[in-house]
Amino acid sequence: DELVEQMMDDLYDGMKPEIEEGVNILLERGWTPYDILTKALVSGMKVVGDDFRDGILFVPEVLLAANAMKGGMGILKPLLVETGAPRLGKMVIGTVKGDIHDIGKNLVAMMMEGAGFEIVDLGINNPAENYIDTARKEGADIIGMSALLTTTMPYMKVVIDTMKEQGIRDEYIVMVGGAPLNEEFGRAIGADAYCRDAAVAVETAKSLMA
Ligand code: B1M
Repeated sequence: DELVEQMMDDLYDGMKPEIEEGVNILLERGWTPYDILTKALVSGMKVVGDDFRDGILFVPEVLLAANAMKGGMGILKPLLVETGAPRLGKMVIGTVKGDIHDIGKNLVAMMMEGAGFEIVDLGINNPAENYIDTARKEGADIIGMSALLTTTMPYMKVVIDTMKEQGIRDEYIVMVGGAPLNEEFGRAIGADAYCRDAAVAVETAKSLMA
C-alpha cells in the first residue's frame, strides 16, 4: 500500500501532522485501528529502531519519530478503548526504573483497555514501590511492567523480589514485556507471563484472569 509506505517514511522523518492525516485516511478507507497500529505505526517504528541501532539516526530524530507515533496513537486510542464490554480486571502498568521508553507500554495499555480491562498507568521510570503501593491501593489484579533496555530489564526482578519479601507476590498476576525480553527471562525472574506484544498481553491477561 502506497500510503502505508509513505507513512513509514513520514514516521521516520518525524512528521506528526502527516502521520495523523495518514491515520485518518486509513480509517476512512475502513482499516481497523489495530491494523493501522501494527501495519503502519509499529512497523514504521521498527525501521527507526534499526537505523538508530546502526548509528544512522540519533536521539533527536528518534524522539521526533516517537512524537509522530504518539500523534497517530492519540487518534486511535478512543477507537480502541471504546467498548461496552464488562470490566475483566484491573491492571497497574508502568515502565521500570531507569527507563523512559513508553510507546510500547502505552500501546499495551490501550489494547488492554479496549479489551475491557481497567488500566492504571504509572508512566515511566518506576521504582518497585510505585507498582506495589498502587496495586494495593487500587485493588489491582495485574501488575504489568515494561522495559526496553537490557540495563533496566533486571529491575523487573527487583520488583518481583520486593513483592516476595512483602509476602504479596501471589496476590497479583505479574506480566512483563519489552523488546529485549523473552520467555526464558520472564520465567527466570518469576513473572507469570512474558508478552511478546500488546495482542499477546490481552490474550494472556484474559486467560490468567479466567
Ligand atoms: Co531507545 N533504545 N534509547 N529511545 N529506542 C532502543 C530500545 C534500542 C533497542 C535502540 C537500538 O539501539 N536499536 C536501544 C537499547 C539497546 C539495549 O538496551 N541493548 C535504545 C537505547 C540505547 C536508548 C538510549 C540509551 C539512547 C541514548 O541515550 N544513547 C536512551 C535511553 C533512555 C532511557 O530510557 N533511560 C534511549 C532513548 C530513546 C528515545 C527517548 C529517543 C525514544 C523513546 C521515546 C518514548 O518512548 N517516548 C527511543 C526509542 C523510540 C527507541 C526505539 C527506536 C523504539 C522503541 C519503540 O517505541 N518501539 C528502540 C528500538 C527498538 O525497540 N527496536 C530503542 C515501538 C513499540 C511499539 O515497541 O516498545 O517493543 P515496544 O513494545 C511492544 C512489545 O515489546 C510489547 O508490546 C509492545 C507493543 O506490541 N511490550 C509489552 C512492551 N512493553 C510491554 C509491557 C507488557 C507487555 C508487553 O506488560 C504486560
